[in-house]
Amino acid sequence: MNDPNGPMIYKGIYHLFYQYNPQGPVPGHKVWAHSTSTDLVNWTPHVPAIVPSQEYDLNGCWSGSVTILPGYKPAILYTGAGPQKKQAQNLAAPKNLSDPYLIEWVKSPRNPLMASTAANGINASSFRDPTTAWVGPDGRWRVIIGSKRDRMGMAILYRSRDFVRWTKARRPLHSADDTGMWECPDLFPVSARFPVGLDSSVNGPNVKHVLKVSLDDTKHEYYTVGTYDSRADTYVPDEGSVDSDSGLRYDYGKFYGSKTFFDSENNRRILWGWINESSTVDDDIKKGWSGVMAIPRTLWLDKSGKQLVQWPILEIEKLRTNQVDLPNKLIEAGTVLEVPGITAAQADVEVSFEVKELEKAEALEPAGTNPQMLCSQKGASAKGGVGPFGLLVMASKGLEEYTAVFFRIFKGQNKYVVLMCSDQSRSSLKNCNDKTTYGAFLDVDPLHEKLSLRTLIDHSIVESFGGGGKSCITARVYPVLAVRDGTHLHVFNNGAQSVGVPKLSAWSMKKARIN
Ligand code: DQQ
Repeated sequence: MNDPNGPMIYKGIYHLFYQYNPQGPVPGHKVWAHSTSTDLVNWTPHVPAIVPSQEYDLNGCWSGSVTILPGYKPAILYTGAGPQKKQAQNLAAPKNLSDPYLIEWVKSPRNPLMASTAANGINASSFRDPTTAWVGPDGRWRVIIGSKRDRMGMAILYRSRDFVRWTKARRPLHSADDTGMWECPDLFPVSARFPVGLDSSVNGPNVKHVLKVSLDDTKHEYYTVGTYDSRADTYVPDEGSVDSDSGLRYDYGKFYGSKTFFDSENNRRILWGWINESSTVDDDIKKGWSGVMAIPRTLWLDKSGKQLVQWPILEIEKLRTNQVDLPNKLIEAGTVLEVPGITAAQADVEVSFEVKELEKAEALEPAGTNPQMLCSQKGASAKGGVGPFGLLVMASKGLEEYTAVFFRIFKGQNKYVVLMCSDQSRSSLKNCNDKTTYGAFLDVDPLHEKLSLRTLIDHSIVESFGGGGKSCITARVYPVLAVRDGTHLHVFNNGAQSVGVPKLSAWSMKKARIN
């Protein structure tokens, strides 16, 4: 599987469609696979909702989104890959609205609805992934589609009165130089006052917008927080909120092709993202699958208004069992402490660290502005001043294998800088996997706030949330010793300064029902 497609809640049932190759765990012709759930945790698979059948989608039914139209009618807009991978946007609607699972979908006889022509100048091989549509003040629908012109990435805007006849706007909604193809764009409103979700067409005072793009060149996603003027149809990122490289990411590890939807029954916006493998194709074929969805996350605008906060959906907590609490502890420099009594290969861990003394913090070199590079240079085994401290997850008994998720505090120009890392370099005795280390800065003041970390561990998947979800890092690991009951969990401190652990709770996680 790859990208999540068309997530929605409809009559109390969550739907997730996703890019899927029925022929095997390798890239290939894509269909829209379909699953439903009532709790976002346990899933029931259905037959694929859309499969290639027409000339315009013969080479694959690629990514897209659902919009709920007036009359409570869901509609899919998706990209069809036609001859020579020529891309165009198509509509599909449920055959039978009284079927609660919406199993059958019918393609519109008017397809394709948005296509490249000699007149509109659209690059036919770079025109894909329509968003959920929204309504502007003039009552017309709007949708954006990822594209590029030379190296300029862009979100092409279309408008429609009836959802069938679409007219391309003269200007893209947004574009940025030298970013390459924008895949899977997503534009949505966020409340500047409350940590709740908003329906896609909401705008006005105290509403900001987020534009996210998935960059094909780097396979990283970036988002900006900004203002969407629905009369002029312009999106302007806030000052300091930048497209591309030094910008903000939902996740600083593996996370791509993501998409949000508004959960109208619970007033929250939920983010779905795809985590691909870090293993060889041979290993994927051996195990018979590749690619997973990350645990869905609720997301909202941080109090600062400058970034998003993400947190695993609350429902995931119903898988928790056998809670283990570590009593308030001081972890001396150089300590590794096991957290006993949980199934460490499938666990949920919440821990907070308290640093009273920052004297020993290492100085941050002016060149040290790339967090991933800093984390790679100073992995968990590199002794530091304040930190590295954090968790060793998916660890083997003798620590021959472990994945380290940790913090390190630096003295910056005029403030302390917190670095969050996920270090996979020792994750497996096997050498053929991608063990890249990931890193992010965390916007927390370590002088006045505790540093919290939550990590969800599921065999090969490690999803970490720092500072209550201000920075997130997802990693894939393939240990050979630290498997099932041979897996352990530790807290560690490899700095020169002791750190307090006022709270650590860990849970074994029950199995969910998945496809
Ligand atoms: N994957 C889809 C495309 C999209 C890309 C095809 C992103 O529609 O641009 O499976 O992962």
